[in-house]
Amino acid sequence: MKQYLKRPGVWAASVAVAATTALAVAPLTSASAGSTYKTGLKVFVIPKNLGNSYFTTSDSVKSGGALAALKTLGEVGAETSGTAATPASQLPIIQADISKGANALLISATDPTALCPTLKQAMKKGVVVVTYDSDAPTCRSLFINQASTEAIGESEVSLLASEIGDSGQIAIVSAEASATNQNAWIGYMKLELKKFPKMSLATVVYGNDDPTTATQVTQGLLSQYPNLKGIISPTTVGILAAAQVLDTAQYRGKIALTGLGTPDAMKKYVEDGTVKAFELWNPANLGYLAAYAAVGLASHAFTAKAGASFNGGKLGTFKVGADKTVLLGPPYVFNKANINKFNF
Ligand code: RAM
Repeated sequence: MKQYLKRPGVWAASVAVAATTALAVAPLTSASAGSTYKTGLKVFVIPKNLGNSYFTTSDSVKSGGALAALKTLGEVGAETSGTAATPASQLPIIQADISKGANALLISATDPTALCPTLKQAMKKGVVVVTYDSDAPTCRSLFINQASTEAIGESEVSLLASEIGDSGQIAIVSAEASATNQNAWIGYMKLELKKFPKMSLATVVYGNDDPTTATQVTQGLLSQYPNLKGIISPTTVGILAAAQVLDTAQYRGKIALTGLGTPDAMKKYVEDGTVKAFELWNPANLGYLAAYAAVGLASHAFTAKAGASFNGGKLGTFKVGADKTVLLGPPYVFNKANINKFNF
């Protein structure tokens, strides 16, 4: 396993900070870089969908996410989105936010291009568009990426491979077929799978980040592929639904499951042996950093070009990398030994 998966100490500390002290961050003084950030900006935080606990953590004041950062900076922040993780559901909300006089939009894109005509128009009027979690590369100023896309794809496959002895038929339970992040991770999973000639990818199914759909597509996999050895679900909604389906004497310990999940939701399944290990980053830190970046850009405190750096509040200073992307940090592996240390 690669080095980027082995940094529990550093990361555990940052999780604790995010969970407990985001609101206690001291007001920015004139000596801090944040003093160049304007106050009173209208910033809308637009997750893929509402009611998805991953985004509740990345966005809320309570968890120390995007809205907590906006509050600390003295902005007017609100979380808005549709109920389905689709462009059709997200678009009217984005349009409404623009009409309400948004200075900046923070968006997890449900599609790489479908939102672009609207976002490009807004950018022309001076609205700052920052994507976080899932990108729309041609119509934003900056993307805050949770972890290296390649690292996520590769590590998901190698985690599963180690659980099934590098051999057998596997499947992927993704979210929306249009989601930029899901497709990018799956692309790297397919590349990594080439290193495991005895493993084969039977199919990719889509649960749309909807618990009912994710449950149904997982059940469908089990009946359609009786020899299935493992499932990767790189979505917090999908992996939870899949764990619930596999948590029976018939499947527990027989079909391996890994993916991207939240520790709170997955604890039960790790403890009862349905899931051995899965990954994630700190969603609250992702939202927090994206909010700082959006406010920094809207304040003209930095420009979105490679090499530029900006103040990320309690997370420190961050540098803009290639493709106007900022990397939050490495993904983290949760298992029975560490899962109780986390509460999000
Ligand atoms: C779901 C969403 C989100 C993804 C996480 C891991 O909540 O699909 O975009 O980043 O899972």
